[in-house]
Order: sequence, then structure tokens, then C-alpha cells
Amino acid sequence: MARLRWMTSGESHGPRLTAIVEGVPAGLPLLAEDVDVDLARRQRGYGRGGRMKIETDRITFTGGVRNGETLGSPIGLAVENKDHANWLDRMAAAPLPSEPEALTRPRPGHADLAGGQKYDRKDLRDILERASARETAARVAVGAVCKKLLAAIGVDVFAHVVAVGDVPATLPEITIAELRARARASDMACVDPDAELKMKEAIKTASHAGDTLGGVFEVIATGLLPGLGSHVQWDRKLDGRLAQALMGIQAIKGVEIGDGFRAATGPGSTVHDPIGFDAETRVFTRMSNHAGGLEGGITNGQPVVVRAAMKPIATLRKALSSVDIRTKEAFEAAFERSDICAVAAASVVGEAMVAITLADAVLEKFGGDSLLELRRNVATYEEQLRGFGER
Ligand code: EPS
Repeated sequence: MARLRWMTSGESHGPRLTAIVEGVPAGLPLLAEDVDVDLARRQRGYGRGGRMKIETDRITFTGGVRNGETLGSPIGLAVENKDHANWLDRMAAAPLPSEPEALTRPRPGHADLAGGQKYDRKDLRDILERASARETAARVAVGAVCKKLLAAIGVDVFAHVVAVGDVPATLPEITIAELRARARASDMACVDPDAELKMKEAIKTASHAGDTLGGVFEVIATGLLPGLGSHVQWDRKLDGRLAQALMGIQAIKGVEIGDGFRAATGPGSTVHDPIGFDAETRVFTRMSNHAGGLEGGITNGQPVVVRAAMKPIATLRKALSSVDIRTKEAFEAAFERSDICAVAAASVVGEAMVAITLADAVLEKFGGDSLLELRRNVATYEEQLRGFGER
């Protein structure tokens, strides 16, 4: 089962976010730059709020890396919250000299009310600080380490935005490598330049109206061998594990694998991917990839394609009604500084969560305490696949 263990800690306006990830083999080249590029990508995207002007996220390794290589020991990752300096009077760990003013007005769509009830907090800040999507910076850091591991065995993971609000992108008929390059070149992670302009317009319009927008992103992973995940038990199915990983991102309300919900609408003859065989490379092929690279909860050698739907940011300038938890008075929800649209940022988080899930599945199948051992195990399995069905 899970070979990679990881966890994050930290509040949005606390001193820093930290993560520990255990199970990464020794001998993987790893530099701060490898992580910082993804941290920077997560901060971009038209429609982010004022907070992103305060933060410039950078990683500090606090364990598990020496002389530019992993040691096989737990990797400690830390990202400072520069904004913490402005919150010392409210967010210090030590008892505060005076009780900070309690936030008693839950915002609809946030964890404020349900979390406050569950943990019995009279100050809802105790909930919203951890529920905040600031935490995803730590996940992106873990994901960057996992992407580096996956790259070492020829696996690539990238994300792109396929819709913002009701503006869809049209996917051009180009290779996956070209899709990836276009996504990387766009600050909305959008491969369709016309749609990107319309998305930005829609975000601007929403902003003027005091509103926010959601959207959909897609994550594509290439270079995966068949055989990751398993059909034998419900919690080992890789599609289910990917769905949980994506659904666990703040504000995600829907996940699709391959054709997803569309697969429910057509006849079977249009939904499944006929099997072929390339005699030269001795690899089984497919003409289509409706399954999104997963059959029976196992990778089938095709690119893994997953999508996630993000609801609009729940902090609105246009107030929604709510009730004060102390006085029980009705009020219009107070506005705090907020993003208008964070779908491009969420796509980077999705990329990280998919990379973490796939790295775990890779380690589960191939093991290896060192990168050398992992690679050797992968090569042996590839050799085994070449003789499949003929022994
Ligand atoms: C967030 C609210 C905003 C966002 C934040 C997520 O922060 P603040 O309350 O400080 O204005 O900017 O996102 C980040 C800080 C980030 O790094 O992505 C929320 O409530 O989820």
C-alpha cells in the first residue's frame, strides 16, 4: 500500500507552511529551484488577490537533502508566510497580551461554520486559517519533489485550464508535448489563446460585479507503464486514489477520469478504446483514450487524463446572508481580501496532487531505497512486459 507518507502543517497567516515527505529514494538530484519554479507558477494567474503581491514563495529544505541529492530520509520542506509579520498580534502561538477580536460571522461556502461547530471554536479564524488554500503551497512543494522522481523514470505530469466560468477552451489538434508547452507559456495555463482572452474578460467582469469565478482544469500524465494501481481491492484502484487526491483540494467539487460524465451519455461502442499491437516496439496500442489511461483502476499505458471542477471562490464582495454565531443576528457576510479566480493556481495544485499519487503508485509497484534500485526494478518490469502473453 502507500509507500509515500506526507503531511502538511501551517495556517494561512502563521509563520510558515511545512511538509514532511517520507519514502523518496536516496540519490535523487533535488535543488531548491526544482521546487521554487512550481511555487511561482502557483502564485500566478489573472484574478489573484492582494496577498500574492506580499508573498514570494521559496522553499527551504529542513531535512532529507544533502549536497543536491535526497538521502532517503524524510524530506522537510518549509515555505515562509511573509504576511505573518502583519499578523503577530493575532496569530502568535504564545498567549496573546489581549484577546484578539473574534471572527463570529461565518462566510457561506467556507469551512467557517461547519468547522467552528465541529471544533467548538468561538473565533472562526481558528478554522479559516487552516482551511485556506494558502496550504496548497506546501502540497505543491511535495508535488515538485514527486515530479522530479517521476521524471527520473520518464514520467511527466502537467496541467492546463479547460474552462473559466462559462468560457471553455477549445483543445487544438496538437501533440501532448505541444499542449504542455502552450500551457506553460500562458499565465492562465490555457492552451487556447482566444479563450484565454475571454477568460480574462470574464474574470474582469466578475470582479467589477463583486463576484468570483470557478472553472475546470485537466491534468495529463505521460510515460506511465501499464500496471500501476490494482483491480483487486477498492482502495487500491488508482482512479479512486486520484479522485480523492483531487477532491481533497480546496474548492474542488467534481472529478472526472477520461471522458468522465460524458461516458455515461453515449453507447459503449463509442466509449471504449479498441486494442492494437505494435509489433516493432512490442507495445499494446489504442486509437483513442476515452478511459483516461485507467482500466480496472490500473494504468493501461496510455496517458492518464483527469479533470477537476472548482467552485467559485466563496469570499464575495457582493455579500451573501449569514448569521452571527454569538448574537444569532442575520447579517450580510463581511468581505475579506480575496482572489476573484484561482483556477490557474488550482491547476498547479492538481498537477502536484496527481504527481504525488502517481509517485506513490510507482514506489508501491517498484520499491527501491535508491534511485538506482528503482530504475533497475522498472527496467526489469519493462523486460517482463515485452514477453507478456508468450511465456
Ligand atoms: C485564501 C485567501 C487569500 C488568498 C489565499 C487563500 O489570502 P488572504 O486571506 O491572506 O488574503 O490569497 O491564497 C494564498 C495566500 C495562496 O498562497 O494561495 C483563502 O481563504 O483560501
